[in-house]
Parts: sequence; structure tokens; C-alpha cells
Amino acid sequence: MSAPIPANSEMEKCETKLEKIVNVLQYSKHPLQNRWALWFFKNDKSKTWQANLRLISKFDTVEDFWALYNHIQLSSNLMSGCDYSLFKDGIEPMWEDKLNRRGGRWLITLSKQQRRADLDLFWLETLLCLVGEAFDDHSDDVCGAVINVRAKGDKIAIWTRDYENKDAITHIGRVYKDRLGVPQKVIIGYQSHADTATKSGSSTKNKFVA
Ligand code: MGP
Repeated sequence: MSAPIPANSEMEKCETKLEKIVNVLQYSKHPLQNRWALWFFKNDKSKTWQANLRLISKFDTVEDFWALYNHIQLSSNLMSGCDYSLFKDGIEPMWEDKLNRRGGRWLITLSKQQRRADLDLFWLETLLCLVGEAFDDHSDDVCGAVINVRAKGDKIAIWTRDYENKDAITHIGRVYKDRLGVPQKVIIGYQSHADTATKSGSSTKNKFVA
């Protein structure tokens, strides 16, 4: 015996339900693997370093990432002394956070001339490496990234959680350098935050290079 044919009103209900499902599938946002927080630092010398750090906003979808990115100033338009930091939700963008305390950073130092040509592109690529979890199994080691806009030369860095995790650090360094298109002959260095925080001269020794 075949199933009874639903009455017209039943068919309409089915169609409405189907339309709702299609709408949800078509228009729902695309989730990121992590929730991220964007921070801004403005150098006000009358305040402590930590007091100058402000949380801008958090996001966890592709769409909200682009909405935020398109809403804020490009790094090259910021005043010298300002930073952006993008960190996984729950990690503060400072050496003192328990997930940064034993960590370090892959540091990209830019010449003054690179501000025009490279700064914004390098920072966007860095953000995409983070939100896109570009470092395979080692993406878990990533805490965040920081851009320092400085008159003496801008800096961009990816912060990782443990300066003893050699495999993770070397993999992240290799992929990062490749994604930025840094030429092979240009060497980038990884330094522990402990060394950076206690440095006496102008440079911190590299624990790893790529
Ligand atoms: P900076 O902003 O990272 O680099 O550190 P900048 O301005 O290029 O200076 P340089 O010393 O690298 O040439 C500047 C100063 O900000 C540091 O010397 C610290 O006093 C302070 N600072 C920076 N960071 C990332 C931290 C941090 O995580 N915690 C605290 N407490 N102070 C920090």
C-alpha cells in the first residue's frame, strides 16, 4: 500500500520548513576554529604600559573578521607608538599572561621603506595565518600576533606559547616566512619573551632562526 498523499496545507508546511532550512544553510556565518580578540595600544606616556592596552572586539566567524578588519584603520595610518594585537580569546597580549610567560616570538623587522609597500600586506597575511590556522598541528602553539608601528622601523611578530617546543616553532617559522614571501636569504629570528623583557642592549639573542 502506498503512503497517503498529504493534504495541500501539509505540503505547504513542509515547503515552509524546507525554505527555513535552506535559508539557515545559505546565510549562516562561517565559524573559525578559535575565537579571537583584537587589541589596540596607544602610547600615552602618562600611563603604564598595561593601562595603554585596550580590547577592541572579539570575533569567531569569517564574516565578523572581515567586518572588523574593514572597519578599522590600516596599520600604516596609525601614529607611531601604536600597536594592534590579535590573540586567542582568553590570552592577554602581554608577556605576563600565563600562556605567554614561557613563550616567545617570530619577529619580522621592517625597514622604514617597507611601511609603504609591505606593512599592511604583511599584517593582513599574518592575521590570515592566525584565523586560518595555517600551521597545521602546530597552530595550537600560536597565542597571537602583534604589530608595532614605530618611527625607527615597524615590527610584526607571531607569539607562540613555549620557547622549548622546537618542532612547533621551526614549523611555524618556516610556514610564516613562506606565507609572507620573505626571500630565503633573509633570516628571521625567534626570541623568548623572557630574553626580550630583560634585554640590556638593543637586540635580543635568537633561540631559533628561519
Ligand atoms: P615594545 O612596544 O614591544 O617595542 O616594547 P618598542 O617600542 O619597539 O621598544 P623596544 O624596546 O623593543 O625597542 C617597549 C616597552 O613596552 C618595553 O620595554 C616594555 O617596557 C613595554 N612592554 C612591551 N611589551 C610587549 C610588554 C609586556 O608584554 N608587558 C609589559 N609589562 N610591558 C611591555
